This record gives sequence, structure tokens and C-alpha cells, in this order.
Amino acid sequence: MEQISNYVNGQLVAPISGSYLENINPAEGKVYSLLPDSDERDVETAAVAAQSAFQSWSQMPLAKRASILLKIADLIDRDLELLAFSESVDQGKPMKLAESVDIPRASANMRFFATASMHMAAESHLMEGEAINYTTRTPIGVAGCISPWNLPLYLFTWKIAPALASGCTVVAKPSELTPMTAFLFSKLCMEAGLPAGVLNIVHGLGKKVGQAIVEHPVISAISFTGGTVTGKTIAATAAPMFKKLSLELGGKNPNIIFADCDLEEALSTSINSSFSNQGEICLCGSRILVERSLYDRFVSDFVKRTKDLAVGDPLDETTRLGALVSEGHMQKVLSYIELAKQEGGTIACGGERVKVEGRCASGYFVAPTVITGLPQNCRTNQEEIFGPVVTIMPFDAEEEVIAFANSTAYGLSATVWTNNLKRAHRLAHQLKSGIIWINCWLLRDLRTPFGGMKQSGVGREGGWEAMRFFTEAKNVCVKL
Ligand code: TXE
Repeated sequence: MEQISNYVNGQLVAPISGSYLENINPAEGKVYSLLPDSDERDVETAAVAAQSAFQSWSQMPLAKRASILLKIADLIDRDLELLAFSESVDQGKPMKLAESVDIPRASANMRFFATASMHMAAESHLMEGEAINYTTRTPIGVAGCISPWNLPLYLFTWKIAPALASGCTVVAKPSELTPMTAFLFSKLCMEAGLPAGVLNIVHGLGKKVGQAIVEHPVISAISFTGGTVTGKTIAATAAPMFKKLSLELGGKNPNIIFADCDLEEALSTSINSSFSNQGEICLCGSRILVERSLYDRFVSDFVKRTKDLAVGDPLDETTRLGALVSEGHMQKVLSYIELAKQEGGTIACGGERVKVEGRCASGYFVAPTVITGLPQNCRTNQEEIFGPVVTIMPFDAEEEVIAFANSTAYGLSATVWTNNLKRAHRLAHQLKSGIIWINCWLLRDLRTPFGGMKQSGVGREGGWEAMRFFTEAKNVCVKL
């Protein structure tokens, strides 16, 4: 059985404990590889390696540093099929989705930040007749990057690319549920000639490895994507150590549909925004709010299309929804469907585990589920489910839908479907979310700031925000 290694100081190494954890293929419900059960000793070795690599990496000419990162991007593209296959086996998502979205976006991340680093400019401010100020931005040192399981290589590179491009060295931990693509990535780093210690990947459990990264005194910035509860623990540990923190957490995103929208586009995109990646994307629109005059028609068309979505073997070309990431996560999603029933909801379609024939007979599949008839303030409509479950609710007026949309503790993204230009802009300004999509979903321009409001996180990633996060500003004031 394949055994994943840590990547420390430029070498593939076993965990110091010698212990391994089982890595499960969620579509089959079977162990298919082993990953290091690392602990604080491995993090210590990785942090020492990162610290000693820092000086030469941060002082390397920008063009040379960028060329290594660009080479990694090329190698990701070369290995697209293998990486997409591995991500699908690890995570349960349709391989087609990994091939068309996740892996291409991973190489795009590397390329974007590699080239961005060559365009960073220093600011200067003239105090007329008195002084000139100039600002330098230097890499913060060793960064800790902790990533989740839903978009494994995409979110892993989303964190490490700006850190490395800024001149930081990194100790990173992918999710223990989906370690395979980060392991393959470490081999690509070696092939691309990334100097030893610049990136260190320590596999293992959040409570052991993740916690040790957050606590390590040498690591001065933490970039984390994951659940809000974990984010709180990380903030509580890192804040008293005065570490820089970027937390990308959960969402309960509204998808607002006005009667004057282009219905066909709203329907087909809403199917994607509800069920892509089995609903395991923090940006999924899990609360669909429909203007009352369109409500009945929308629900009936949406349910019809949902029933047509093929749930099954992630490696099958025709599959639209694969397996959920783990048995535990599947149970969590199913328990929310039970809760919705107790709260008075009607299951318009789905609502149960799906048994797939053949090799996937023991996999963790859940039917895409549409729930109607729930009030706005019930738990089903307030808490993040993170699965193929959406609720649909009617609204009558613009002010009412804004209040509904803003009623949760989260504020990550929102989508608005309307052909009324003024209304679109009005809503965009009143919705408390880090990103607002008007008549679209999941379009990303990597130059824009990305992140959530309220309990969806603190800090912004993307573009200059990410490059700045991994650097420290210093102002020099020169008397004229
Ligand atoms: O994520 P965790 P979980 C949401 C989603 C999901 C819930 C819990 O609602 O049901 O979070 O998922 C590492 N110190 N999202 O528990 O634990 C962990 O090993 C440091 C939203 O699987 O947050 C992994 O690498 N690190 C989301 C990473 O944190 C710790 C994506 C994320 O895992 C740690 C995933 C600790 N104490 C889940 N404990 C999104 N925003 O996209 C765990 N980790």
C-alpha cells in the first residue's frame, strides 16, 4: 500500500514517530494509502529547516525565485491527469471536476503569484519641503499554511504560492483527509529545483501537527482555511503570540433570485452553485431566496434538474456528484437533513444516502437535496452544512431579502440574479459578504481581495493582499 512521506528540508522523510494513519478513498469506503502521523517533533525539524533556508530564499533575485515557482506550475500542468485522478480518489469529487477546475487553478495560483512578485512596487510619500517617506516590504519569515480537504491542491497552493513568492519559507499542513496531492506536489517541488527547506510539508492530524505549527515560536504568520470552530482555536492560540493571522472560514451563502432575472442562466448556475463538489465549497449558495412571483416555477424547475444529476463513481465521466469526503462528514450532512425535517421542512428531493453499485457500494454518497418550507431563523438556515443540501425560500420585498441574506453569523459570498442594474448595485452594497456575484457564480479574478466578513474569517487573501500578508512594512522617513 502506498505510504505518503513528509517533505522536510528538501527530502521525502518518514514521520519521527514511525506511525501512520489510514487514508480512505471515500468513494469506496476503503483504506487505500497511509499518511504520516506526524507530531511536534516533525514540525520542529520542518521549522528549523525553514528558518535556515529563509535568508537565501528571501535574498534570491526575484526573477530566479519566480522561475522556480513557474517551473512548478508547468509540472502541475504536465501531471494534470495524475493529480486530478489522485484528488478524485482522495476527496471523492468527480475526476472531471478536478481536471477542469481544481488542478488548473492550482497551477494558475503558482503562476499568478510567481509573476506578481516581480511587479511589487514600493510606495513613497513626499511631505512637501520637509521629508520623504519610503516604505519597504520584506518577507515576514517562516509562514505556517494549513489547508482543508474540500479543494485540496487548489487551496494548498492558494496559501503557499503567495508566501513563497513573497520570499517567505513555509511549513505547511494539508488536511489529513486529503494528503495525496500535496505529497505529489512535494515531488514536483524537488523536480523543479526548489531549494531545501523553502517549503516543508508535514502530514498528520490537526490537533497534533496543525496545533504545533500554530504554536511554534519561529512561525510568525498563519494562513488557515477550514471550519469556523477550528479557526477560533487557532486565533486563541496565535493572537497572544502576536502572530499575523489570515482565517478563511465557513459560509452560509445566500443565492438571491429576482423575478426579472434570466431564468435559464439562474437555474443552471444555481445547480452548480448548490451542488458542485457535492456542495463542499465554502462559496456554495446554500440558501436560495426567490421572489414570490417566481417561487413556484423556480422550485419545480430546480427540483426537476436536481433529480437529473448523476450521483456515482467519481471516475465516471457522466458523474456530477461524487462521494462526500468521509463517513463522519456524511453523517453530519445526513443529521442536518433530519434536523430540517424536525424543523418543519419539506424534502422536495433527495434527503438520503445513495447506494452506488459495484466498486463504490460502500462509498459515502448523499443525494442532492432540496428543502422547502423552513423559516429563515431555523438552525438548518443558519448553520453551515457543507454538503449537497440547499433550502429554497420565498421573499416579497428587497429590504426583506437583504435582512434574510444578512441574518446568519457568516458573510463569505452572495449571489444576486436580476436584470435591474440599479437594484444589483444597491444589493451589492448592502449585503454583508466578502464577495458578491451579480448574475454569475465562482468567477474569480486572482487580483481581487478574497475573504469573508463576520464569522467567515479575518484578513483577505488574493492579489496584493496576500503578498502583503506575508510581508512586513517598514517606513523610512528622510528629512529633506
Ligand atoms: O475542518 P477543520 P473539518 C467547515 C465545514 C466542515 C467543518 C469542519 O462546515 O463541516 O468546517 O470540517 C486542521 N490547529 N469547513 O473539521 O478541522 C485540519 O487538520 C491547527 C469549511 O474537517 O477546520 C485541516 O488541515 N489546525 C472549509 C484544517 O485544519 C487544525 C473547508 C481544516 O480542518 C486544528 C473545510 C488545530 N487545532 C471545512 N484542528 C472552508 N472554509 O472551505 C484541525 N486543523
